[in-house]
Amino acid sequence: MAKEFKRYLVTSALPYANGPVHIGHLAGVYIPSDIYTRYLRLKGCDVISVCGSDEHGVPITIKARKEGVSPQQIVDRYHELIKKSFEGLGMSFDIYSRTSSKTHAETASAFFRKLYDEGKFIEKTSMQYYDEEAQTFLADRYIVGTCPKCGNDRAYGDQCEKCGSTLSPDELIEPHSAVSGSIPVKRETKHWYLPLDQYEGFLREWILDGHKEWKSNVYGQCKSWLDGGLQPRAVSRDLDWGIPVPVEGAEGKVLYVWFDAPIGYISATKDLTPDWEKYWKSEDTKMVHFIGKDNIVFHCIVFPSMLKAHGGYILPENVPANEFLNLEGDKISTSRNWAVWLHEYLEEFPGKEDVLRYVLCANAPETKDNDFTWKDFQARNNNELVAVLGNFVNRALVLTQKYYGGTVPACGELNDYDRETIAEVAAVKTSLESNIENYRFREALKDAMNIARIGNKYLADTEPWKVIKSDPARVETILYVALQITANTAIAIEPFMPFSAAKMLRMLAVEKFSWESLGATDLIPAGHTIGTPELLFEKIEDDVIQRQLDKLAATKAANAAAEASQNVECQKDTIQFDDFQKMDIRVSTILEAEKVAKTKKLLKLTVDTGIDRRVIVSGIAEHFTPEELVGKQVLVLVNLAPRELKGITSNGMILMAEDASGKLRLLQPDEKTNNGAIVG
Ligand code: B3M
Ligand code: ZN
Repeated sequence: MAKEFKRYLVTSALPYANGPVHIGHLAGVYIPSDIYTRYLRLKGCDVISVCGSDEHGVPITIKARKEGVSPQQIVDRYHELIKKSFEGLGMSFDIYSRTSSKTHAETASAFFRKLYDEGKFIEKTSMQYYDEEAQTFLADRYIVGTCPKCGNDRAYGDQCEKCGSTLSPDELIEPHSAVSGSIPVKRETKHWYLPLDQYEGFLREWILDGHKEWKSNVYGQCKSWLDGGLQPRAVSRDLDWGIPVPVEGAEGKVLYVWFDAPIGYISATKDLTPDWEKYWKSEDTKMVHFIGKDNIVFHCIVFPSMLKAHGGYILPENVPANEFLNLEGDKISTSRNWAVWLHEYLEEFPGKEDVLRYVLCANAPETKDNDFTWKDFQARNNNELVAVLGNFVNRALVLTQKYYGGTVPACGELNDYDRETIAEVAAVKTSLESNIENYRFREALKDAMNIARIGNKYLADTEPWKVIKSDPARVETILYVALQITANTAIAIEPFMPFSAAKMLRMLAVEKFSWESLGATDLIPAGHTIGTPELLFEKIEDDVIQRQLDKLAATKAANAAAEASQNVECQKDTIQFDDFQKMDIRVSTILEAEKVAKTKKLLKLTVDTGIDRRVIVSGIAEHFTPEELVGKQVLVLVNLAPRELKGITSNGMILMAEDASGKLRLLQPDEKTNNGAIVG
């Protein structure tokens, strides 16, 4: 029997205030969280939803260093941007707080101090990486190197963004400082550790025995962490940005960001309500953490161990973490600007907030990574929102305007088909509620949309626009039923698409419907006058999508150029002008080209150098086909000593450029030039 709860505490992962929010964050965390919270509110539950900016941690200090500003300036900028863009998308947190707040500093310090005073930490001195140039210890993202798990050469000291592995600096291969680039040394330093290994028994019982109902991706990750053996985890860092460790002799040390951030949920609740303890300390509260998969260990292993060590707090009832969303087949990346940024979307698609909410819910990576494409965004808008939901609502309202001046007609005798349709709509509620309550939001969205699909089919099958001539009384019943289905649609879509639900209420001229009334067929009484019908959604044309694809293509090109400039070979030893003078380079034309038998790389070229026609063998067969070379003008080093290659004498060398990706490029005169022209 499912436990009854008196209230709900919904937390959403605190976004780092070192950049904007993107669609991966929304699909992974914030849209599911908002659907769940809105649903509970609609049902009249006592629910609070807390979130806020995560303003400490090395990513912020690195960005501040890069920009030559203070970390506070970074977090102030992005806290405002994130908060405003969440509001723009209808994220209905009860509070959006921040971990640089005074309440948070007090709460996190007191939390640490209690564990310290009760001897819950291990105090340990160890050798840690230190950058002698920058004179700073290298914690977390201050140190980079090669990931031992996947070979990514830009892995961080705490995490590999490519494979998602949690790492420690000592695991990195060829570690170097992200601050100065230098090779770090080891230096002794003292930190406090939470002995996670001592909580293994509690965690096994609480999760593996007590929460078998958790999503398999979450349960599985917890199990592998526990089976892998938990180690004591440092909860302090040598940094000058963060919450100072509240212990004598801890100058220059701050709380580790993953110790302080989850406590941010508590401090946000304190700022929200004086009744905060009712939510955090009563077993009648159901706490649910909405996070992405890379935060599972912190929310299922570390934070619960902290709460257990502190005592007096409840533990999360569920942590329905989503997997990752990719973009056009590539991992979303803040550093590579490979993302659809929420604030840019809101600027470029005004009035289409619900389209993004809809698509990101319909495509949510609930059990496996998924992909966002602009083509799919356009297709779902045009084929589902416009063609089904929008079309049904518009026809029901416009026909009511047209035939009855906007007054809801009386319902006559229902026939079997009417009753069947009404029963089908009523049946949606059970499935819709079960799917939301079990965090299956993609399925729940399908249920909500199913009501519109049923309504659309009902109108298509009953064809009131045809029947109106022969049986006007029948049409009154049809439109009465269609309007009740419209009202049910407005209720069911509210958690997912609140802007459209509100617009539908305006068009129906109804203040609100209760969630409990979902499934009823007397929601809008005969005689009620509806408002003016408007289009709920509009088609998105190809050119709009193409603009977004062009934007991403430009980003890809910029990244490739940046990548190339990062991989430039260093300059060779200096030569004298006379050395250069010895080389005789001529503009030439390739007359013939063919593959050299039994080789993968070689082409045999016949070249007109202006001096003569000669054969040159070139290792470019993997970059160019013979066909595409014939007729091309190229630069040839003609006075290179002849060489024998696979029995062919090669006289000279075609000059090429190799870019960062290893692709070879021909060097050609910018316009047709006579063969033999001297290059100097
Ligand atoms: N700031 C977000 C992330 O890892 C992290 C969440 C904290 S929730 C307490 O992307
Ligand atoms: Zn990796």
